[in-house]
Amino acid sequence: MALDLFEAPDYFKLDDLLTNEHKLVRDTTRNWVKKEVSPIIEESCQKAEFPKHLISGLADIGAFGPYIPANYGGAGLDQISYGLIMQELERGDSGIRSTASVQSSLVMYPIFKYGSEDQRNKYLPKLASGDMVGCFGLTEPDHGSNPAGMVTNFVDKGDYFLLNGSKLWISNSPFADIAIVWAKNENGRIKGLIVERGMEGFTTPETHNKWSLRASATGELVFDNVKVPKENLLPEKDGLGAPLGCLDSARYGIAWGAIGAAMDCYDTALRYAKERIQFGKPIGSFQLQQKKLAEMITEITKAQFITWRLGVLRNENKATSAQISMCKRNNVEIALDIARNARQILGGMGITGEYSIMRHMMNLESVVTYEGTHDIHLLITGLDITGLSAFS
Ligand code: TGC
Ligand code: FAD
Repeated sequence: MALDLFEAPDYFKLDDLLTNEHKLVRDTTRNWVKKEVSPIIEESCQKAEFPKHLISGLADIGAFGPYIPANYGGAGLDQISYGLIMQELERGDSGIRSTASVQSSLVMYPIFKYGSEDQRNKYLPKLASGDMVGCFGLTEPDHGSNPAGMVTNFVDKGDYFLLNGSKLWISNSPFADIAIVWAKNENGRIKGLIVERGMEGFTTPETHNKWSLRASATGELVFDNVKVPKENLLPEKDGLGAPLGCLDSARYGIAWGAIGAAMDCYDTALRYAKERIQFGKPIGSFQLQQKKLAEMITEITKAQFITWRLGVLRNENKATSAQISMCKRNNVEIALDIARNARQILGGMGITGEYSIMRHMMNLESVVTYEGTHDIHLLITGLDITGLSAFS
């Protein structure tokens, strides 16, 4: 990739609403991405390899469990700092943000919120330091948008639980040390289990040939009569609301992350439009290109403000799941749209790995699907405003 010249757009001075701590956290992550991610990410994507060597650096900048209290190894930051970290990581690459979101919101969060004190002490410090990496198994081959229909199940065998079933499309599964697995008990109630690599009957085959999120490892979780110790059950919450509660936190992070990808595409296209000469003039002087750029900065600015406001509401424990859902859907949609238009501004150069735009565009095709598809989020808003469920 060409030299990382990124300058963040801030058209309505959102910086004035951030605290010094927010800016410090954001700038630390931004500088780390410029130094560690930008120089290697294109090659990782071309080779379809997750750059595992970044794990310790992610831990050092506090990207694993930013809002988990310090006594469990987390950074003890607020929700806006968490969001800004996700924004800056996804500015680098959605796959790197994915790894941090899964570790923070889908592995550390359920252990922190629904786990026992022993489980918190056993796993959280190692997850925060990157000595242990986790993944989150909700989706199944026949149950994606409708996780309530899951068939993965466990039976109480007295000394242990016997787990059977499989999960598909699981970020980080090929190398994760532990998996938070959602499965039904004999009564059909959904519960969370901590499954550890090395347990007999537990395998994690990798999913190959992805055109999207190529710098993130994706795979399956297969459980063939796995004996899970009873102390690995998350005791404090059950039902579908338990995994969906984790998704609230992860979807919030994605809302910020998508802004990062959009900002990078806009910034790249703006710089290119000012430098590229056709018909004796910079292409940025043509009205059609200015329209694209003007619409991009407008959408980025709107996304920045709803997302900042959502962060304030989350800090006050007032944000609703439906607000988070709207923000995730909107921001990923505008980011994809911006990536597509930015790609056009670069003409043929836009399809090359010299620039980040095509990589962002391909990544965002996963982001618009995982953590609830665009359609599912429209229906969540529909339910919230009408009181009528399209699902049942
Ligand atoms: P429904 O009847 O609406 O709800 C069941 C129970 O859950 C509660 N609930 C929530 N709780 C917390 N947060 C939320 N967002 C919640 N939404 C619902 C609800 O109150 C109820 O509780 P209770 O006590 O009454 O039982 O459930 P439903 O079966 O009708 O489904 C609703 C629907 C479709 C919105 C839900 O299933 C859904 O969101 N589907 C999308 C599935 C999804 O997002 N999967 C993501 C998998 S993980 C992933 O993609 C990780 S990618 C990671 C990366 O690499 O970054
Ligand atoms: P389906 O549910 O089969 O949907 C197919 C299409 O039908 C979609 O367009 C959808 O919007 C539409 N549709 C479905 N139901 C309705 C409806 N009621 N009304 C209108 N349209 C509908 N999952 C995990 O558990 N953990 C992970 O770490 C994880 N990581 C992922 C990483 C990647 C790269 C990808 C691509 C996915 C990942 N997922 C993960 C899975 C992801 O959450 C699912 O792909 C997603 O929830 C959609 O499920 P599905 O792919 O089965 O699509």
